[in-house]
Amino acid sequence: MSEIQHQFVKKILTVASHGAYEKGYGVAPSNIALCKYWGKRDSNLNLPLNSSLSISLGTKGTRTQIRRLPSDQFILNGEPVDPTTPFAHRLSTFLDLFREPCRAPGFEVITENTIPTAAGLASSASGYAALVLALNDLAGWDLPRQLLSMLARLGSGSASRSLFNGFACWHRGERDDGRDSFAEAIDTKWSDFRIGILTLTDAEKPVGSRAGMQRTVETSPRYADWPARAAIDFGVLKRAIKHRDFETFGATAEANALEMHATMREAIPPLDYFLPQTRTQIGRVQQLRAEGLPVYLTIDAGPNVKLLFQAANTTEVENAFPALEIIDPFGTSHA
Ligand code: 2P0
Repeated sequence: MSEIQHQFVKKILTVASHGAYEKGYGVAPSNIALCKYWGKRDSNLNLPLNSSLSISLGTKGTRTQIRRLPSDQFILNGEPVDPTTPFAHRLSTFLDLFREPCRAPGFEVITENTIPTAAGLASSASGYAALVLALNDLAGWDLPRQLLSMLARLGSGSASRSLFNGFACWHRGERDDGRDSFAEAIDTKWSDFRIGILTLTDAEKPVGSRAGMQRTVETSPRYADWPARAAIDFGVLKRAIKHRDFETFGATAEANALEMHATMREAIPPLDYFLPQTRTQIGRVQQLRAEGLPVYLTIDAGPNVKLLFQAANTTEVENAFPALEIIDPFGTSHA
């Protein structure tokens, strides 16, 4: 991790309390962006080119326990992690930022995903959010969520939004030092909003989203219009959530996702995360809508499709997509 990142963490921790506990715990939900984060203006501090807005997945996410050790040791879903893997390397590098403030030469990190990895959602977002919560607990920092979201952002941009339940927005910020680029909760509970996960494949994607967004920013002529377009979608989605205007909400989220994929397909070389089945399912959703069923979709940097609908239409949506995993993001128990 760079000196700039160390300085950033140091500044955030100036307002931290100090306790030293033997273990720390953190739990965070996965999130799905409805206005996508796609493109960075600073890859060192993970500062985005556009604000983004997401819905957290309630009980689906990551649980993490952490304690100090002489050297790093990671356990993921009950299995020790090979320290030579990119996963372990990225985690260790992130933890480098916290060894001194936590007085820990190494960390034992025991982490469990409460969402099947096959859905492509057990991502870095809930992982880094849960880790930052666990560090906050271990060191007794007692930091507000807004500051924790900025620490999680250093691990993975989308992790900044996983510090919150329900809808969250991550403000791009304007400052070069990254101190105004944080996420916060949107205070609207939309109890009959549902998400359906259509898992088409659990194969690992050929190009990770980090490399994918960089390639898009650097080479896609279509990307030039993305930040302004995303800013408009962000505002429309916020208003639609406030007024629980489902049609505007769904249409805007779907168009935003499809535009993000359009920017990638014009990258050099082109980046296409869709499988033939992805296109088939997009066609089915749009056909159902033409027949009067209010169902919309969003797709992240992968081939799997996520449906957006309301509780009243659950039966029709389930009949059309029998393999669907349905998530109630505002259900009573959270991760
Ligand atoms: C999002 N994605 O808003 C967008 C939509 C993928 C497509 O955030 O480099 O893993 O760690 O900041 O957060 C995935 O990107 O990227 C992502 P880094 P991250 O959810």
